[in-house]
Amino acid sequence: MRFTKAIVRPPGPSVVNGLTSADLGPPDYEKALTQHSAYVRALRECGLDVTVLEPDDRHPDSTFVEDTALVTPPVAIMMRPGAPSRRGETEGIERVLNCLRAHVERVEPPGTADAGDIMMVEGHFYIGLSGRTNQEGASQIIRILRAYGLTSCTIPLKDVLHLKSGVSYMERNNLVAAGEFIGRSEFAQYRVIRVDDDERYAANCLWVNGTVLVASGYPKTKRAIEAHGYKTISLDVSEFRKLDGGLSCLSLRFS
Ligand code: CIR
Repeated sequence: MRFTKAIVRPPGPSVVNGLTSADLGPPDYEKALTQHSAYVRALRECGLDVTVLEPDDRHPDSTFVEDTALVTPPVAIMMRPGAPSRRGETEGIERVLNCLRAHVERVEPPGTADAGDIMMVEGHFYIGLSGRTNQEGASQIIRILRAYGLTSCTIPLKDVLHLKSGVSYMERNNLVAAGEFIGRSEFAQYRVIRVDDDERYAANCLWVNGTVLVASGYPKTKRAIEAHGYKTISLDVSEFRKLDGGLSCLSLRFS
């Protein structure tokens, strides 16, 4: 599938208070802004029409727009973020998506879901059951997708925050996977590009129209992806890593 559009939201100064389990200290706001601009440039280089929203400083994690919605060709589904401090992030995104999709559905309480837990593979959706996405949230998403002719299944997570923290689909049947996702029976049909344990963070890479955005500083993973025939763009996302976020989390991509 080719993407044509992306939505991003630069961080506001409150990003220093974002949620994290990493022990890396708070991000540097100015540096985060610079890294975010380079990310937007890379998406544009990959041919995307990028909508840059105003920062939402009431929500420290609002730069991680990927978590707020799942956008498919027939329907957008607004998530109900698992972290209470992130619930208000969906409002502004829903306003934007209402102009782009005829159908916008919503995950309702007691369901919770972050779309960082949803990986699309050729019209099929893997939904991670995580600390953020509960079974009820996943079941609602599965029902909505089915109503629009789309298939999906759940995949329980052990160690990672979100499904896509550890696994990324590269199209052409290639999957970049780290840790708990290596050797998983659910992914047996894919060719797995393995990420070594010392480069785990690099498993969150992003395929955009044939080019793969990779976090800088993980040379083995970059080489492995290139060896499978992809052009890569390396981006420094150190400030987002401090908040457990990465390349996919920073945008919503769709056609
Ligand atoms: C959070 O804990 O929700 C944010 N600090 C990081 C979200 C990362 N998003 C993603 O992996 N899709």
